[in-house]
Amino acid sequence: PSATVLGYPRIGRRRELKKAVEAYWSGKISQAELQGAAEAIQLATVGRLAELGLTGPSAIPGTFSLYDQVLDTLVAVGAVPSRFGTLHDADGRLGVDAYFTLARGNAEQQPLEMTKWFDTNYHYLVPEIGPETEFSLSSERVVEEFALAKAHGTVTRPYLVGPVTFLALAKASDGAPEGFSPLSRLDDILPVYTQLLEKLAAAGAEWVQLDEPALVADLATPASELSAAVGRAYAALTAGAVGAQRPAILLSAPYGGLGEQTAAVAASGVEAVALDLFKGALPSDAELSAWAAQFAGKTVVAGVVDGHNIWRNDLAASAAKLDSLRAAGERHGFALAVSTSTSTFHVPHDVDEEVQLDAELRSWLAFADQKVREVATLADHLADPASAKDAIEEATRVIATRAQAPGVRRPEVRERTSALTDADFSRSDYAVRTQAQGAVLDLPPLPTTTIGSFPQTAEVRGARARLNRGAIDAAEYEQLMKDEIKRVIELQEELGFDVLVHGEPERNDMVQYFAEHLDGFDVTVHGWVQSYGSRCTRPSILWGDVSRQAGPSILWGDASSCSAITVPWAAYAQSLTEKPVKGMLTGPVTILAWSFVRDDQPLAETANQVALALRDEIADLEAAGIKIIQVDEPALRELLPLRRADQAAYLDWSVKSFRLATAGAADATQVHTHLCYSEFGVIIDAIDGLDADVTSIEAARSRMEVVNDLESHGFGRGVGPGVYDIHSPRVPGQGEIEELLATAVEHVPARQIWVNPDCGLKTRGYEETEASLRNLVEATKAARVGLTVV
Ligand code: THG
Ligand code: ZN
Repeated sequence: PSATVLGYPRIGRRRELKKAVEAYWSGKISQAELQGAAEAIQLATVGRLAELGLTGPSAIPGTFSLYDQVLDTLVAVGAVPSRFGTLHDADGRLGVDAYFTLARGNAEQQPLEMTKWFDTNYHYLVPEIGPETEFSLSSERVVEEFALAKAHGTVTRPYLVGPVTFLALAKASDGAPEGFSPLSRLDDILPVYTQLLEKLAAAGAEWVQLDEPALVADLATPASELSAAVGRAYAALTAGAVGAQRPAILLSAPYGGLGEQTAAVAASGVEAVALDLFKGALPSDAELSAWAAQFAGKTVVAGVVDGHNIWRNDLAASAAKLDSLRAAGERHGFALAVSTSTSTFHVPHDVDEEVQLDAELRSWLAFADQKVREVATLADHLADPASAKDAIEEATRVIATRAQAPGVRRPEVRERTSALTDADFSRSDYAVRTQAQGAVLDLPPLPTTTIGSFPQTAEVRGARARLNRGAIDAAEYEQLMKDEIKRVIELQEELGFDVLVHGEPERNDMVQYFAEHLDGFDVTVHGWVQSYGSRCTRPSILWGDVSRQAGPSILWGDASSCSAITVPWAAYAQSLTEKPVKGMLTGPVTILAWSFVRDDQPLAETANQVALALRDEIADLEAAGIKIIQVDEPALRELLPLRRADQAAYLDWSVKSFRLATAGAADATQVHTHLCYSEFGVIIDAIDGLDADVTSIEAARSRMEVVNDLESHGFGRGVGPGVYDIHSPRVPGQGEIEELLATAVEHVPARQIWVNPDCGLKTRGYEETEASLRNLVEATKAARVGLTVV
């Protein structure tokens, strides 16, 4: 392949896949109709990619998936965890329903766990592998998808997660002995891959893409073990003759540099290697020769166009990288092809859909379709520099105008960040703060609260849709939201909560809401990207210097004279009750993590700008009488770099940006934060470093494991481990919550414990929410009896 991409969005330009899959789950369409919708998306993708310039042999990747690429590979090799019993049919096949059972669980079994795919916002399903796992070829979907495109005239390049990455990302099954490593099953899984490669070759596949991103990350598996696994795996997979027994193999290594795995990959017998030359640096001229010699005889697929962010590529810089690679290739005997650095499924389909965006901003952007064209242009450059000259110069010109455009660099924002001193990042000692807060708040032991959102009813969503359509005006919308806030406050009063929330009915998404109220951001209409399964988000675009919008708030018309984002809602809620209402903000790191962030300055600088805007908001919340302010950082763990060597620098700036946002709060203002997703052990120092007065943490799914981490690390401030799992409609019993609280107070002093559910009430209905919260409050009352709080 001379021009290719490592993958393409599969959700569909109008989220056709999401709609079809969800319709199938709810029984509205048949399996045949689902299959028809899936085939239509696949064929549309093939047609589109060819139209955009991927016309070479096997240039189009077969990266469609009904739900998740790791799950696709799992069913292909038949690795169903034994806890699911028999999901195979009589012919030894795993069909569509078995596939969705693994993804979504059933009455007896939890679904496979979901976790983040490298440093992206995509979540994959985690295989569970033990000594008992049986591997057998159980789904030929990848062959069928190939055959479909071929029948329509295109030889695509089928995709599988490679065996090393598949096992390296797996967790040990429940029944596995202590210390068991899934990678120890490598030799057992390889024959199934070999069999599948044979089937693909027989169907006419010339190339297959085996994705091995595990090689760019520092995972639990030691680097030397990974290298050895690469050697063993690819010796086995390349043993057969190309054409007769297998397709040629493209090993892809997206999301970073191969680092010390370079030698193992280069020594493997694969025909082509796709390198991320956007994140992973191209070796210096001095090192290039030695590096290039390793790839002699292969094709190097140079990932010079970022697949993961949305900025127009600096084609001149990419062309220069390609020129030096080509020269090295000619000296050392490797061929060169051009690609994106990663799959483009991390970005939306097409910038041209966003007609509402300012034309100049649009010219700075490249979504998946634009990236395909960039790759094609760069391949043209390699073939004949004159043919690509105009396009390359155009990119250079646009990037230069972006640097100069109004709003990209605003002196008043930059003066504030450059004037920061250490004092701006610190509050008084915690002892001083607790005393001041105690005097104001007067909370009982084991105070109860919720994380922030309450169920978003059809009425609330409908009101927002009507506002956007112009069917109701801002005043009417505001009244509907106030009605909802009043209901939520009254419910919490009735249930007996100590610290109330307003319920966030006005927020579509906890990041997009802020993006819509800050300068420096824009939002998209069709820019959906898959988060997991059928679920998508629409990341905002952070393109300029960030501050709160100047002038009166667009909220609540003239009633407010400041540029507040959240103050009117919080103040209204507080006016309805004597109990403290928490002000609710999303923290700087999470705002960055869940947006597409400018690439023209360090993330730390951008994070500080966002932090200062939040700091201003906190000051206004305090002025409006809000005594507790929660700044959520659920994504703190998410941006952690893949290489250990880079992690300390990240944790330093990310923690600082949170502190900058919150350190302006008065001693008497209680600052809370909330963090999601497990593996707190890794970042517990950072959590401590946030210096929040109270930290609530997702914990119910791990049965409070986090309290062990807190105990062994030592944690002196308030902490609220989630006592029930929001992700399921099940109502937890009072006794169950009492047990969890008992566990918590065994490990952490009772005076530090807060009682709250996990996050995400927004996605639940009122019926189960009310029942669950009632049990939470009753369990807390029971737990307080006889409790000595010192
Ligand atoms: N907001 C944003 N990014 C996120 C999350 C978020 N990334 C990580 C995490 N949360 C991902 N989790 C989810 C959970 C639910 C949904 C998406 C991501 C979801 N999406 C709706 C859907 O696809 O139907 C669409 C939501 C909408 O209409 O806005 O349910 O919370 N930015
Ligand atoms: Zn959470």
